Amino acid sequence: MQPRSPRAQDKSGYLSAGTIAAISTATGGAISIVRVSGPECLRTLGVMCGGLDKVTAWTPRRLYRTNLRDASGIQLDDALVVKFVGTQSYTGEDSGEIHLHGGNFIASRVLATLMDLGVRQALAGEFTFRAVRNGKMALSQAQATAELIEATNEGAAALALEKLSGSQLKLIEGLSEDLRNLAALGEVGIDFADQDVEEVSLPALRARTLPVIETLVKLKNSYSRGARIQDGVRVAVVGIPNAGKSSFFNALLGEDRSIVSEIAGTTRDVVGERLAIQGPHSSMTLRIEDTAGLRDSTDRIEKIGIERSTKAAKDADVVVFVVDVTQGAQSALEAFRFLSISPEKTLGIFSKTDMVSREVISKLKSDLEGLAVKDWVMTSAKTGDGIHGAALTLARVCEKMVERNPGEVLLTRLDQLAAVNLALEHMERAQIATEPELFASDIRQTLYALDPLIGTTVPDDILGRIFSEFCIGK
Ligand SMILES: Nc1nc2c(ncn2[C@@H]2O[C@H](COP(=O)(O)OP(=O)(O)OP(=O)(O)O)[C@@H](O)[C@H]2O)c(=O)[nH]1
Ligand SMILES: [Mg+2]
Repeated sequence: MQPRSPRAQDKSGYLSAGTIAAISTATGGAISIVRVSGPECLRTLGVMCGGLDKVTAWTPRRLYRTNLRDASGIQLDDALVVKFVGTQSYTGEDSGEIHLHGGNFIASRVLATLMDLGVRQALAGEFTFRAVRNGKMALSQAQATAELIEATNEGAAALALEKLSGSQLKLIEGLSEDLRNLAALGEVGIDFADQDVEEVSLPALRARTLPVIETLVKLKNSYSRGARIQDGVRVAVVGIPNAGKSSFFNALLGEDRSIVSEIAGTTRDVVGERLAIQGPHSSMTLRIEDTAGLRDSTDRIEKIGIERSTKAAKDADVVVFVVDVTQGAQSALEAFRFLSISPEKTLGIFSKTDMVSREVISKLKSDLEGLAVKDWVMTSAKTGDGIHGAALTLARVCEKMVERNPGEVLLTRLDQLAAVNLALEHMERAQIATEPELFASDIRQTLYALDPLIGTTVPDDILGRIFSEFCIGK
């Protein structure tokens, strides 16, 4: 994989045919793989591998050890080369992979030779773009390959692998089939499904939309969990100034990420970090944010910081509410009410427990009972006491946010959510249609709305935009 190139922005580039190549591996590895795909692939490999006859005679999908040469016959590497023919390949067209000794120098020379022979540098994700265009995979599966590459935890990897295997596609194709049948019924106005051909009334048609709507609503609701699995569970660390938020945040991360000082109001902006964490059943990624302390401030900058803290708490899946045990309950109560966060998504953290007796903490806990926060963990960032326990509790709370039923299809992308929302809008319109023809038209609109999830008829320029976010060589 190479960094995204500026040419990746060139949408029309995806539409130009021809043979493409790219270095598909990261620099610095033991081997480098150059990928080639397109109508001139085998001829080009022939020039570099000792003759077209030789390459033609190769069995597809088998590696052949080859003296790889440039156009003037100079040896480039002792390489392993494999060809894939036509529809039997990833891209759905003739393609090949050249496995080289690692190091960017050799790979770059091989790529340069390919360019000399008329091959062009592939755009980001262009191999996968071609796979979709050639009907080798659906758009959702192509996106799953990118998600698999970017997965940072086992849940995200499992989700991407399921999507790659077509679980989401199967569900959407099933929905599409139901919708096509519904549209046909509306268009014809009669129901052939029953033995006696009978007219289909609008109420009967509407009743048939309910299972489709139910599935769409489930998909819509799955997005927040899907996004959490993929991008991480959002955790905001909040509390009054000097509560020990940054100290707790740093202790959790195991590094000095956020500035800590005895001056109240040290953290001004949101400081975000990713943290891989093991829950009771699975690993997760947390997107954890340290925030500015909440208080009535006249300082313009601090006020902006506090607004950001409030927003972070509101947007967070889980709020870590830090309470300094050396302070009374009053300021904590005020801050909690100011945030108006739900106690269900709150984990309470008592900080600085090294500074007071257990009795003081018990009293504080009972004073805070009205907040209805279920879990309170005693910690000291100074001694490290309770930090491990707090991490375990946080992992347990966050794991609930990413729970899924076996085989349940989850949406993970905003564009997919937008497609499902649009489909639902059309379904709602179908519910109030006054004529079977209008009903059928709304159902057809629903079908079109869901198309981005299948991707067979997504216009090339939209496909190009989606693939420009992939890495080069994929
Ligand atoms: N004794 C002791 N001191 C702590 C502990 N945690 C934090 N402190 C001290 O409390 C002060 C404030 O800590 P911070 O972590 O900066 O607090 P904060 O909530 O991030 O503060 P702001 O960013 O100003 O809102 C610092 O002097 C820390 O050293 C602790 O567990 N025990
Ligand atoms: Mg701070």
